[in-house]
Amino acid sequence: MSDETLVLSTIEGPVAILTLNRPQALNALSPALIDALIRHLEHCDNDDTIRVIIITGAGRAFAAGADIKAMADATPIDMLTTDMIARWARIAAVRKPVIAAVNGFALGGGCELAMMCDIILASETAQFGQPEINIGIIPGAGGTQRLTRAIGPYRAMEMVLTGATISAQEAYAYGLVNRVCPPDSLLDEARRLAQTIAAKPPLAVRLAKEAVRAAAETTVREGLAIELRNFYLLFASADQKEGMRAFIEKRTANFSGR
Ligand code: DAK
Repeated sequence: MSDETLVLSTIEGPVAILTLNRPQALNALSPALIDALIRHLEHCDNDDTIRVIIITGAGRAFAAGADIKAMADATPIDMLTTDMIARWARIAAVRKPVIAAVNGFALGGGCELAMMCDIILASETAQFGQPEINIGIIPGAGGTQRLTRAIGPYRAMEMVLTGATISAQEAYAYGLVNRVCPPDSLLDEARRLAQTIAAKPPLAVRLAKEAVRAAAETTVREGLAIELRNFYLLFASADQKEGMRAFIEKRTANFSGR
């Protein structure tokens, strides 16, 4: 499969749908697939007409992890010098909201990819897990950290130590996913949610995402400082003036993104 088709991109107005497209390998995240995903994400992040990004997978997997066949013979120096860490960090650094529409297996790096997104919708057929322990490694793209913050230390410890997968319903009960949808309506549900967010003032969306992210990644004191800075900053935006004026004048706001 050529690099151009490893990730398919569909633009629906302000929503970009990126589909991981290596179904014969359960969308295993090879370096080429990760590079393609980053290219698309960077394009979407820099294109003002796109407001929300959805990531999903073709076939029966969201992603079954990093490509084990590509990693099997790697040395520690290979892992260090192939820029793998910087690549994955780029995914987590997207400024626009990213929705994971998890259609099947989200294992290892696939689960970590979902957790780098801002909202996770799961098909009833989805399965989540960090099975790295079964192949002699541990999660390396946030699985010990983001999973622990999402579902708590005891459940995360059990998943990471046993490698056991959990169902979409269990993931929902644990607080790892926002909701569970029938397989046929997963993408439509993601679209609906994306369109709702896309209609909001984009600067406020961007600064809100940054502030909520800070809650998981910094101390409360730093997070509160980021929240306040972003709150003040929005009073410099045309959309704050327009949003408040529209409320007072009892009309729909017309946001410009400025
Ligand atoms: N890598 C490569 N190929 C994979 C794959 C993977 N992760 N998962 C599945 N495949 C391939 C299979 O080899 C098979 O290929 P062929 O044999 O047909 O050529 C094809 O996909 C279909 O898979 P199965 O035949 O195994 O299908 P089943 O339904 O029987 O089983 C399964 C589905 C998902 C239970 C099974 O495929 C499975 O256990 N897959 C591996 C899951 C796994 O262990 N994932 C974790 C990988 S380690 C880092 C960034 C990321 C990472 C680490 C560091 N840094 C930034 C530092 C991530 C690490 C990982 O994800």
